[in-house]
Amino acid sequence: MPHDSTHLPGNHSQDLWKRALDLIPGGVNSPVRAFKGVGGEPFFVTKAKGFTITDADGRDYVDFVGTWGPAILGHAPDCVIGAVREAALNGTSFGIPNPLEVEMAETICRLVPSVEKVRMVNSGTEAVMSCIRLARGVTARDRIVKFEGCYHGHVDSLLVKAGSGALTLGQPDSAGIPSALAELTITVPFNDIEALKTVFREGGKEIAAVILEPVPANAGLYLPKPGFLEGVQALCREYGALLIFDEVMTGFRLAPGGAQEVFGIRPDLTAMGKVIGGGLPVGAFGGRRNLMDWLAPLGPVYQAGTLSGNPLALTAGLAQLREMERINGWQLLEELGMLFEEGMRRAIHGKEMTFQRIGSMFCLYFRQGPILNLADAKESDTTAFAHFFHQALDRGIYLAPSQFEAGFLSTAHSPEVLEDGLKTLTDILKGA
Ligand code: KE4
Repeated sequence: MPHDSTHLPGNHSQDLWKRALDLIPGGVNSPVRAFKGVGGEPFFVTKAKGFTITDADGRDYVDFVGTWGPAILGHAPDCVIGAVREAALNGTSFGIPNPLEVEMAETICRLVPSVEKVRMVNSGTEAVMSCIRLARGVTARDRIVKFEGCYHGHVDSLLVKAGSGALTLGQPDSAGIPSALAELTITVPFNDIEALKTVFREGGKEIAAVILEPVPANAGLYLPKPGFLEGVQALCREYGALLIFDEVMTGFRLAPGGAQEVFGIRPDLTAMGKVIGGGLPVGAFGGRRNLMDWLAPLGPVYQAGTLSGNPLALTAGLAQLREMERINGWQLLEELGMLFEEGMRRAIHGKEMTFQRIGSMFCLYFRQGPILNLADAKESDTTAFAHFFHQALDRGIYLAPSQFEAGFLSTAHSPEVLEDGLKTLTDILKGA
């Protein structure tokens, strides 16, 4: 019988929170979990299965966050748990090449149009950090262009006007980043191709790369205007800068080949993560052979990781990808996304709100749309969002605890579950 300590005294969320605050900065191991964007105290989860998460007080919630993207099949899918349980019997880490690294590389290169070679790492941050260093090494240039509100993990060069937790906490420019480094990062508004043209005209020959979330999902969720991604790519090509797609969240979710498959763009480098780890720590970055071969031990750009290519993480990720292909999960996610969108649009009809979605990723903004960039997103009524979040939570629905995050559906969110959720959310919004 597995040890179940969740219901012993001192193990309920309130007691856990007190203990966590004493020993973990802000009580959390990642700032977005602290409920700073919505107020109140976070709850602690002890288990999760399918669309359900269960807190330390035994309460169930329908989860619309899915651990920020990895749980594309819902939590703890049998195919992943069974495979990891089996693989663990063979060891948890070798620090020596293992066959799963070859299988994962073959799978990623087969699914992602622009990736000819790939290297595994242990987080999305590591994947992005490695892309930045590689781009600077290959081009022998220092400047990086990013877009306001895009979040690319806690990479020093990119915690400049960043989204996600940095934006939620009102600190888009982190302390601790040397100004000499931050000055090498140029930021422009997303969807503003003229602003990008000006940046390139003024200093294009110094720009190593432009990095973006092809679908920004760290200031809520908004989409590229028609032609914008093509325009960014054309400017990169004109000035010899590399185009980096950060597909840590969109990769393997919006389509088998991610946003680059949906929009028909082949970036030079791609950062990946989340879905390909099946919930275990993983990241990956890849691109053209003639770029990836600049990496050690072949080339002069150093990059390494003790647990990179970890057999358990790759087992989980491969099991998840295999199942998505078996059930054509992407088609199912689009059908579920459409059902959810239709219901949400009915719920907010005539209200000062906007619902934006692509595939299984969505955001409900508390302001009229369309939302096309960070400035638009920041006009949202975050107080009204916080009130909505807690009303939903009280009724057993867990949404992302910030207006500046996206929501995620999984293949486990059946039409019945979505209809129930929509009924509850519609009821709440009646009073909004
Ligand atoms: P990680 O280092 O957290 O694995 O990935 C960083 C990252 C990189 N790129 C994009 C587009 C991302 O969205 C992320 C991380 N996503 C956030 C959710 N907005 C993770 C949640 C958290 O920070 O706890």
